[in-house]
Amino acid sequence: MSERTVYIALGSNLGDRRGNIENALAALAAEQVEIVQRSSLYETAPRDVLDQPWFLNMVAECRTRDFPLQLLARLLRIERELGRDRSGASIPRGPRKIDLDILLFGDAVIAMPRLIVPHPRMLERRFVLEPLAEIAPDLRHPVSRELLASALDKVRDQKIEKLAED
Ligand code: PH2
Ligand code: MG
Ligand code: MG
Repeated sequence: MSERTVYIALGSNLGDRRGNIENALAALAAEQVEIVQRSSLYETAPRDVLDQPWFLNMVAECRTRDFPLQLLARLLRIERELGRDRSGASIPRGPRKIDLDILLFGDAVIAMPRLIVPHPRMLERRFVLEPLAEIAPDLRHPVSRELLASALDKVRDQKIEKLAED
């Protein structure tokens, strides 16, 4: 398959959050997932499970020859290698060392039991939309065609803060 542009959301709220995110980016880059662009890091209030530490989140624009399920398997393996606990003891949408989610895979629309693209919750999440709009302000949702940057207006009440570059 030819190369496709994919947007990946990265998040961490356990351990060395920044280190976990940097390690995940390095692991991707070492495995033929080229990092084309990365957003700033954002400190973000937890969603869904509210009683958990704040997250660091960011979005990366990547180029890959992977098929969608190949990329998913790669992300899950990298999460595991970086110490992500997916045992029965872990809380769904709860604290994690690293989370790697496929947001967009080119313009593909995928609805499989294990993989839904575009990410089904991306339009409700400022911690996704804000870093995404930072690096790709003209991007549209492949289904609704809505400008993703406009979807941001509906989630401004969610607390997030862009971190200064260092
Ligand atoms: N991920 C979740 C649930 N809640 N909240 C924030 N702020 N950032 C996340 O990455 C996040 C979340 C499940 O993946
Ligand atoms: Mg997630
Ligand atoms: Mg995930």
